Amino acid sequence: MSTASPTSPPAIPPAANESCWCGSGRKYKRCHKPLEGRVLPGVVSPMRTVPAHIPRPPYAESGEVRRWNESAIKTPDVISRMRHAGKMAAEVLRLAGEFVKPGITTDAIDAYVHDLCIARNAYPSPLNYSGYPKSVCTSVNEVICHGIPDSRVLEDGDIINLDVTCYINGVHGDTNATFAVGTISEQDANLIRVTEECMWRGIEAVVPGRPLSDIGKAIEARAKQDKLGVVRAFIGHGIGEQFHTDIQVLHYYDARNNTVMRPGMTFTIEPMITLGTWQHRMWDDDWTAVTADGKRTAQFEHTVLVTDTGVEVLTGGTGAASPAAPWSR
Ligand code: EYF
Ligand code: CO
Ligand code: CO
Repeated sequence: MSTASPTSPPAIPPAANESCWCGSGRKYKRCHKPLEGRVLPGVVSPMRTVPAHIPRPPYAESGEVRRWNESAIKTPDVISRMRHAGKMAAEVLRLAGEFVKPGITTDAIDAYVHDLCIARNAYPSPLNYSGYPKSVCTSVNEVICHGIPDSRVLEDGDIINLDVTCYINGVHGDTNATFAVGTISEQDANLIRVTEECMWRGIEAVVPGRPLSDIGKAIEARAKQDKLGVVRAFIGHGIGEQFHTDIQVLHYYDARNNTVMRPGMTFTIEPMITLGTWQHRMWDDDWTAVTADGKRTAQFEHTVLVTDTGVEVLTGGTGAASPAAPWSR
């Protein structure tokens, strides 16, 4: 007879006031019941390799990210290369989204994205960025961002955000979208719809001469209409020859986010919207951010260029998971 405590829940859980199945001696309602339905970490497979002929960013070998001073205003040559990287990231994201279905693991999505990048002669930017172990972020249900692909199997009714960044010709293109796994609830479908709309409201607020805070103001106002939360801890960022540069794009209103948008600037807009609180917690892996209340969250992201008259979406257009604002399609 084994005396070890069980590590996984029984098929029929205890009543709320009964002792927890785990052997802690606490009531079930005060122990594992609050974790029911939550995403659990799975097994992470070994880091994938990138063939030697693929040009790689400076952090690829060591995992160490060393920032250098990169101009916020890009040259026509950098912009042209970023258009190419953005288009590629958009295509990889759309294909990865089409691959999503119940029964596959997030690790299988990682292998798929990794191979799609390599087939295009691109390096998957997340791989070994600050030591991140995978080629794509897969954030399921209450996971806000930076979910690490692992052995967890996607279930019918899950929602999943895929965050794809491609490094090609010396520049990065960064985009993400949230996808339904099989049939999802009307509440989750609305969360995904409104989050995509929040991103586009933010993109429409990109106007040369205006402060970056206009973007967060527009996003927050749209989220508020549906009483949804706006995550504050993770923000949009400048991008170019480096994955992340100094520009910070808040997704909520803060008058201090007062850098003026200038033609030639490139940055991401990537709001994370929740069904409940905006506050987050970190898993013990120190990568995975989840909502503090366990409620679901969605995210969309585009890389944008400030133009003389407005904005160009470098990861948008035909072939993108979110090709244009829903109201202009
Ligand atoms: C050191 C990482 C580092 N960080 C940002 C590294 O901008 C992004 N998505 O839109 C983005 C994507 C990735 C990323 C993938 C890996 N990292 C993650 C979490 C914590 C951290 O701290
Ligand atoms: Co991203
Ligand atoms: Co980003």
